[in-house]
Amino acid sequence: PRFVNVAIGQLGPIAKSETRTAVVARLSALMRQAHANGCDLIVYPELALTTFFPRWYMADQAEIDLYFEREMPGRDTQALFALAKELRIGFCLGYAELTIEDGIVRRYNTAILVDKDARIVSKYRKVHLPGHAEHEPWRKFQHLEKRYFEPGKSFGVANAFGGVIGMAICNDRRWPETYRVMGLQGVEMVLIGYNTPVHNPPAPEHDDLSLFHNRLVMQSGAYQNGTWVIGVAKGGIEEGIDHIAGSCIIAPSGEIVAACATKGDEIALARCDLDLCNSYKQTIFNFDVHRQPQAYGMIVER
Ligand code: CDT
Repeated sequence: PRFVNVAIGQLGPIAKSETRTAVVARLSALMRQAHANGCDLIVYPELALTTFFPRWYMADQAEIDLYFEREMPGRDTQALFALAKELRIGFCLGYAELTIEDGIVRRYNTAILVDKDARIVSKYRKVHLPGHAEHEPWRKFQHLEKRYFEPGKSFGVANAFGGVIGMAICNDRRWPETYRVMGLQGVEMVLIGYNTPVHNPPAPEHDDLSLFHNRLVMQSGAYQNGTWVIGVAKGGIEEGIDHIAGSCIIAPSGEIVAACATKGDEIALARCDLDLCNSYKQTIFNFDVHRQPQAYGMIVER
């Protein structure tokens, strides 16, 4: 067996007024709990340093940019890296990234994987940005990810924690291609943070199914690719809007082996044997033997 002891680092709501320092203190408290329980890795949600700001329309770029990190680690996040190094625990953290590429400012919805030496070993930029780009006043709240971020370009994997680790962010988890592109690279554990409002203004008839859909997509992604999936929420009522929690750890069988019980700051743990992926990858989902890519062309042609 190749065990990775993983902690979900679920967060409850982050108020708009909450400082980065206060949030990092919450993340650090969860990290200490994970370490006290023998964990190698703690996974935090999407945009884990601030409130979920795409719910508001903002026209002033300077105001928008207050939610972004220009450095990682930066002044406020340095303490989390220092604690990880002291405790020798890895982490996965979602944040809004502002970077300059060839003189052009780029903004991404990003997650990083940090090893036990507090080194960033991989970075992922969200590919599937949901919502809309313009103000839609009829909505009770906005979902302006298409306005505030550019899409990332690929789903990579990294050799880390003794296995092949990938990342995805929130809406990515609903798309089978997310898992399959990493499955084709031999992924053994996919780390997914999310912020999911219970209410989806364009389709309120889905609201009662939001926790079902959360499990449905992550459990099928795990099974169909023979991989562990770690799903981590920022849940609860944030700035008046209810978000699902439902954080869970899913085995390559598709079974949930650990789950949070609240909608607040909480860890949940599992001892994940990466070798449990093998029987799925070598039998029913042996891609080399059984896939029929010549029949799948339409997926990328349109
Ligand atoms: N953060 C994020 O991607 N949330 C979306 C909300 C639904 S689409 C407006 C999700 O897929 O959970």
